[in-house]
Amino acid sequence: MSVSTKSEAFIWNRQVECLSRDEVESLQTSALQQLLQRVYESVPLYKKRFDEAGFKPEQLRTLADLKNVPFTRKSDLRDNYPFGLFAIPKDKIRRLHASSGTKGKPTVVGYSDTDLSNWKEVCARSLAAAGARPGDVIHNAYGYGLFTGGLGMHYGAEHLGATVVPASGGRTQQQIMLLQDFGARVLLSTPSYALNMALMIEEQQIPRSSIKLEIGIFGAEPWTEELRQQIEEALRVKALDIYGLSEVMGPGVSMECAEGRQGLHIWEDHFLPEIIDPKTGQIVPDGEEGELVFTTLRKEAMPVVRYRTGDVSKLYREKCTCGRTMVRMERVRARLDDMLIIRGVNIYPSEVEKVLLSIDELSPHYQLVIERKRALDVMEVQVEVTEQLVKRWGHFSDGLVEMSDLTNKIQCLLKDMLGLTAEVRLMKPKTVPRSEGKAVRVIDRRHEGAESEKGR
Ligand code: DLL
Repeated sequence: MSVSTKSEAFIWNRQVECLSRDEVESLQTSALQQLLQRVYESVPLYKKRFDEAGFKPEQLRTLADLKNVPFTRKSDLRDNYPFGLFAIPKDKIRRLHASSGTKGKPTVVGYSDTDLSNWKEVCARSLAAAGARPGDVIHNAYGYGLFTGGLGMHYGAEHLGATVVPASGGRTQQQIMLLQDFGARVLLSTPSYALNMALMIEEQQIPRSSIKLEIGIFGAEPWTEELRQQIEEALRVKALDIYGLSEVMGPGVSMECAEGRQGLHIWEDHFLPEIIDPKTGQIVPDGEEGELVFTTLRKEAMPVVRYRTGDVSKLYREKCTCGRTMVRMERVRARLDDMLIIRGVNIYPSEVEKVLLSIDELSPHYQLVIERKRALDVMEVQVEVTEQLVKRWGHFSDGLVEMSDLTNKIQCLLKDMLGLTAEVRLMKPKTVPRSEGKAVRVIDRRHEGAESEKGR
């Protein structure tokens, strides 16, 4: 950890986080050369792929040569379940995590001692970038268990020198009591769970002065700028975005800084990002949207090479006001595989969220239910109206006329903004299932029988 003077922002590892571009690239090049050699020798899948592509690790001279290296995909992890992509002997694996995914077997990831130590370092960096400080009480409501959110952030927070409350997900009532009694300054959770907590605080008329929260570090699922505003208002915290995925490490791959709040700094000494056109696989220039691809530069147990995340983002290299030089990625707009095609119209759930959150009478609780009716795909947007609206009506069923106007308004906005014709069902407050971790936004019944719920 570096000691910062009064005029400088608090930066956990200034030496690394503020390296010049040349320094970053030289460090990445040598790490990448070693990595490619290592995976070629220790993981049969990489040897096979590199040989098929006619690529030899020693051919990588500069970072630009990475474009000649084959991609890795989630299906490679599934096909080599559970340990086929591990690069070190099994007795050197200190921990396993897994993410359940939407189909079949989970994807399994492993960590060596060094990996765990690097992971807590990038999580501590991320917490510090959000404004957390040694000595803070940090309430960690990411799920503990196979999901990387809980334990990943837990060790990062301890490494920072904070006091961690390992609350995990669920038992919201008790969590609120703990927030009051332990005086946490920082909340870690998914944005949907933060909203769930905020609404319970409001409903139970708990005085906000009894809760000391100032910062919320939210991630693990896509969320919009509109949702950020709602959470900030409801919970009265500064809300910041944290990104990561288990295949690459877990939380702490990138983090929005409190000073800039424009894009998330990727910890480039560990994770080398690229943005590609998902159709052609070609690298797109900085500032253009595409699929995010990562190569882990220092992972020992399960390194990944050009791993296609399926997440849609962009990279910016402009200087950030916080002083960190590490490249920033735009908040993940969506996952490519979350894209819904409804009668030829391509839409992401986050685009529907933007429209719904622009309407005052609606609460941010919604689900999209898709069914096939007489060979046609139909999407029903189920969204709760606000408590205030129902109070004004007296009773939910007394709002019939207004409900019909409101339904029309939502339908028109969805049509105008997204070109989508959708059915809309207004729901009573508290009838859309609440999230305890990652929210389930889409219920796709078109292929009933197959696993169809998106969201993990
Ligand atoms: O969600 C790791 C994590 C935990 C990140 C806690 C942040 C906080 P997985 O379960 O493997 O890992 O899911 C990874 O979640 O590919 C994205 O699609 C999505 N995701 C993660 N963070 C964000 C975010 C964890 N900030 C998948 N914004 C990723 C949007 C996110 N999507």
